[in-house]
Order: sequence, then structure tokens, then C-alpha cells
Amino acid sequence: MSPYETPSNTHAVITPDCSGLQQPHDAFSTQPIPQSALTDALDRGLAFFASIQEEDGSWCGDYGGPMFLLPMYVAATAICKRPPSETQRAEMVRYFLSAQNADGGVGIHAEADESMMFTTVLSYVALRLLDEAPDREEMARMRRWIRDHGSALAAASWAKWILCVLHLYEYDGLHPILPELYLLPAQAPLHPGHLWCHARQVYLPMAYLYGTRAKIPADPRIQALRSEIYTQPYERIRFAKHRDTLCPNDRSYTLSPFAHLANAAMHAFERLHSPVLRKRALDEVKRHIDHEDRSTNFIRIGPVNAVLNTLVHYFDNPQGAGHLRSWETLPTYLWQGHDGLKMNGYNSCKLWDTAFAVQAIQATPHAETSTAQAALQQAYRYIKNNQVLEDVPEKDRYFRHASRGGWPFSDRLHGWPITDCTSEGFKAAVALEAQATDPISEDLLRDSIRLILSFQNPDGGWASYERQRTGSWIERFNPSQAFRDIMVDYSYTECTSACLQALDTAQQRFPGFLTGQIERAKQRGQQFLRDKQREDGSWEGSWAVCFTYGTWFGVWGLLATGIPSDAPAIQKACAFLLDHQHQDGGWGEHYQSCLQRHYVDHPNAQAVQTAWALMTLCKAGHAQHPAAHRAARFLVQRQQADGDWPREAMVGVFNKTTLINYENYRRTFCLWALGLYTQAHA
Ligand code: LAN
Repeated sequence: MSPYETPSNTHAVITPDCSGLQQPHDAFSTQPIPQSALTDALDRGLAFFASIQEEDGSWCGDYGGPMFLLPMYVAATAICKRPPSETQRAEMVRYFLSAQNADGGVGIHAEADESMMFTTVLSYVALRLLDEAPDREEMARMRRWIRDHGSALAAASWAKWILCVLHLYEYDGLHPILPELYLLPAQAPLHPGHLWCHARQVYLPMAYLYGTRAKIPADPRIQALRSEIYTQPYERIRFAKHRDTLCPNDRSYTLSPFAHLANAAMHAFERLHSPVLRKRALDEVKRHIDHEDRSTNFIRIGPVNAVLNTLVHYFDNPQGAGHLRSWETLPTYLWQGHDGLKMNGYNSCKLWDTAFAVQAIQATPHAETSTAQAALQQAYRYIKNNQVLEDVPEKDRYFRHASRGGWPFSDRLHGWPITDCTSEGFKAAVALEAQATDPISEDLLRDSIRLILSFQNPDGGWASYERQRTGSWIERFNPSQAFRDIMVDYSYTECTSACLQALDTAQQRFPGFLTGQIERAKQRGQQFLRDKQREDGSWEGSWAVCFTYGTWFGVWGLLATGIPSDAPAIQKACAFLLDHQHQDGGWGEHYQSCLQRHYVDHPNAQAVQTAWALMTLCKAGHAQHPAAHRAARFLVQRQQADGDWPREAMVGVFNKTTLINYENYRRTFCLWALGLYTQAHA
């Protein structure tokens, strides 16, 4: 499929109920929509949305997309001898095959049309571990892709790590991840404690597996696989020669000469290393792993270290409590989606979805209806019950920032607070506290604000989980090959905007509280956002596609710092959006925008991006603009009879390359945008 074609799932049924609208010839009308049509759309949208709220008051949904996660999970089931049930097996197979490209391979995410060795070889191995026969037609095509593109020897390093543990690759074919790095003084620039928390938590178990050369015996199934994923006999392969062998599709950046030098130095160290020091280093690494396990209740920060830490426990002691606990939580990452059983990109996205849902519902004129009130009460319960109440024990020793007062992306048991989740959680909590029977204490709300302030970076922006701990120079030593920009927690437009909005809310909620500090933080944040605005008026987004998402945050962030809506920065941003509106009134931005780093149009307008654009225009004072009428009309017409909106292209992103699915975005943002639009016309 070409990047500019529509993924097949965008053809889901659209059965608009157009009361008050004439279809289709007024699709291009520049008149306001009749209030009755808006009311009806919001009524049905809200009823549907309320009907899918969970028992615990949250919204959640499919969080799949990245194609390297389920293979890692399946590898763990094989290594730790925890086979999935027959139903799970069949649904996992369906998932892999639904993502297979026409050329036989599998891309980095489910909608990627370019296959990568990384995800193709991992998927192939997983399918075989799930007992798929090698002569099945799809398997033969996948195998052909692997063999035609350099075999497993050309896979990005994270695939090689998994293959090593499966005894399908040899550790001397990897560049070392030295456990001894964790014995460096904490201030040493190369201490892994300075890395973005996700990279740091992934390389921790990798260091352990490397340091112990953990692998399973090569049983007949592994022997058979060896002959399938390589083009030469396994015993004859000189793995050490293939440390840098890489399929061009897997390469997301070129390796710097510094990294070559560092790798050479680490290999020299590895040849000479002292077993006593290694033992000390492994003990230290294990302490960090145990700390992460305990402080996340064995959920772990994300899916990759969830799998790898499980493997560490298995090799450490298969009968031990750590291994057994791991298997109580690991399956919670599985999700039965429309396209099969997958591993989600997080243990859930409940807090994030719920905080947005609250704000969306609150923005509609229907917030006072009994349906809305009931949903909001429940949602408040979720938000309250999932605020983080304590810092993790020995936080400095284990390189953790404070946590108390924060909100995570998923739930309190996971517990890693995130800058923008804290901000959205705080905004939602404040919006609902007046009607809450048992509200969050003022003390805890103030702690959220202190936490947000403590996260601000010297550049005025906010990163994702922590303050930025090191410079971008360290990206030169990124060993992943397939992911760019994973070594540093940079300041992001989205996170900065969310934090500024929360600080603005805080000033209204707690007049006089930390006034000077909050004002200064807002000014510095404002400058950060101004600096990030592009010449064309847009902001580049990092966590969803892409300029429509970033521009929504850019504009709302600046407005939260007190910039008036007629300021040139805001008007320029709106002009940028107007430039990209489709004829049918919608916006459609292709994920290629993230890769190419300039706006790439999607041939079909997407409800989610249309909603972001409409939300931006409404807050910027343009709800009366013909473009806003056309956008609102587009959203109303796209709504299904059941009140939902059809599933479209995936829009979540990370590390500029990998799409991830936010199943509730289309619902939340369509409601939010239509709500703001309707209020502006009331
Ligand atoms: C997420 C999910 C949430 C997301 C937002 C809160 C939406 C964002 O505004 C800030 C960044 C954050 C927290 C984020 C960062 C990267 C994550 C954790 C993910 C996209 C979910 C999965 C991804 C993680 C890195 C996947 C594992 C892959 C690696 C390369 C380690």
C-alpha cells in the first residue's frame, strides 16, 4: 500500500444521521449548522460514549499498533514455558497476519507499508513459536522476505536481543550493554541513570541478560527455526562479524564514529572483565530491576521492560516469586482488538482517556444532563483513585523523580507520573470537584502543582516523565538502530502546553498560591512555545499525527499563558490550519508528516484531526468562521447512527516512527470540538 492510500479500516460504515442537514449537497456549505442538528449529534455521541465507560469509571481501549511488542510477549511465553491458550494462540496469529504487508514482511506498526527486518523476523519467529507451520502460504512469503533482505543477521538490535535469549542468535553478535555502567558514579555522563526513563528501563534488563548470557537450550523447534531465518548453516555463521549488519529499512539513523569507538572500547572491556566486578554489577542491576518491579507492582513502566524483566526473573529463578508475579501482570498487557489479540503499548491508557473524556463532556452544553452527570461522577472516582500518593522508596538512589501528587497514563498501581498526565488529571479533577461528594484534598491538589513546577526544564519546556537529564549528544550512543531520539527526555510542545494549562487552572483554583513561581514558570513556558512555533505558524507534534495535534497544543498553551487570541502567533497558527482544510470541511494529515517533518496531507479527511483543528479555531475566537461551520458539519455528517464515529487511520505516535492506536480519540475529540462549537453559537 502506498503511504498516500487510505488504510482499509478507514472504510468503516458511515451512517450519518443528518437531521437538520441536507446531504450531500450542502457538505460544502459555509453557513452555521442548525442547533437542532448539533444537539442531536451531541446527544447521541454522549449516550454512546457513556455506554462504553468502564465499571471503575474510566474509559480505555485498544492501545496496539507497534508490531514488535506481541512477538516479544510470545517469545517470553516460549522461554518461560507459559504457552497461551488455544483461543489466544489463534487470535495472536490472526493479529500477525492482519499486519502482514503485500511483500510478505511486517512493518514497525500495523499500518506501515514498509516492511522491516526487525518486526518481520520477530513476527515470523513468534508465529512459529505459536505452532504455525512453515509451509503455510503466509509463512513462506514472510520467510522469503527475511531471506531476500539479509536474513535475521540484518535485524535491528532489539530483535537480536530476543533472538539471543531464544538461542537463535549469539551474544557475540551484539554490541555489549555493560552491567558495569551501573557501577559508575551517578554523576558520570555515561551513567544510564541520565537516560529517558523508557530507554533506561529497557537497557537495564538487557544488561542483565547480556552479563549472564541468558539463553534457552536449542530444542528441535529452535534448530528448525535456525535453518529458516538464516541462509547459511547456523554453526558456520560468525556472529561477531554481524554486529553492525543492518537491513536498510531498519536503520533510522547512521551510527556516529563515537559510537563505533565506544563499542570497540566495550568489547575490549568485555574480553578482560573481572568476574568479581561483573558479579557486583549484576547485583546492582538486579537491585534496580527489583526496585522498578516493586514500585510498579510488577506492571513495569512499559511493555518492553515488562517482558525483559520477566525474562530476568525466569533466568534468575524460574520457581521464584519474581517470576511468578511477573506472569500475574504480564497478561494484563494483552488486548483483544478488532484485528486479533495484541500486546498494548502500555498497561492501559485509562487515566489519559478519562481526563480528556471529562474535559470533553464538560465542554458540551449537555454537561448538566443526567447521562453526563452520572458519567462524570464515575470518572471523578477514577481520577481520584488513581492519583499517585507517595514518592517511590529511595527515589534518589534509583534515579526517580518525585511522584506524590502526580497522575500516571494508566493507573496508580503502575504509578509512574507523567508531566502532561498530571496536568490533564489535575484539570479534570478541578473541573469536577464542585460536584464531588468526596473531593481530593486541597493538599494533594497543591502537590500536583508543586510537582508540575518541579518538572520544568531549564529551556522553559516540559519533558514527558522527568526533567531532562542529559544532552542530545548522548543520542550518538543510541544502540537501538531502529528508534531515533529515545535517549533523552526532551521538552515537548504537548507536555509544555498541558502543564501551562494546568498552571493556569491552578491560579484560578488557588489564588495567591506560589504566585511568583507559577507566573515565572508560565512566562518561561510561553517563551518555549513561541520558540517552537514554525515559520508557517504550526507546531510539530511528537505524540500524535502531527502538525494538527501540535498546533492544537501550541495554541491552547499560549492562550493559557495569557496571550490574547488576536495575537499574531495565534492568528498565524489558525491561518496554517485553514490552509490545510479539505474541500469537504475536514482535515486529514498523514503519518508521513512525522517522518518527513513537514505537513503531508492524507487523501481522506479524518474526524480526529478535524476535531483538533476545530477545537483550536474555537478557542482562538474563530467559531464563527465559515471554516469552523464546515468542520463542524463534517464531524456531524461523519457520525454513525449509534452515536460513535468510525475508526480511521491510527494517529498516536512515538519516536517519530511508530504509530499507536488511541481508540477513544475520535469519540472524545469529536464531542469536545462539537461542544465548544455549539457553546460558541448558543
Ligand atoms: C507513551 C504513551 C503516553 C504518551 C503521552 C502521555 C500521550 C505523551 O503526551 C507523552 C509521552 C507518552 C507518555 C508516551 C511515551 C512513549 C511510550 C511510553 C508511549 C507512546 C506508549 C508506548 C511508548 C514506549 C516508549 C513503547 C516502548 C518502546 C520503546 C522504544 C521503549
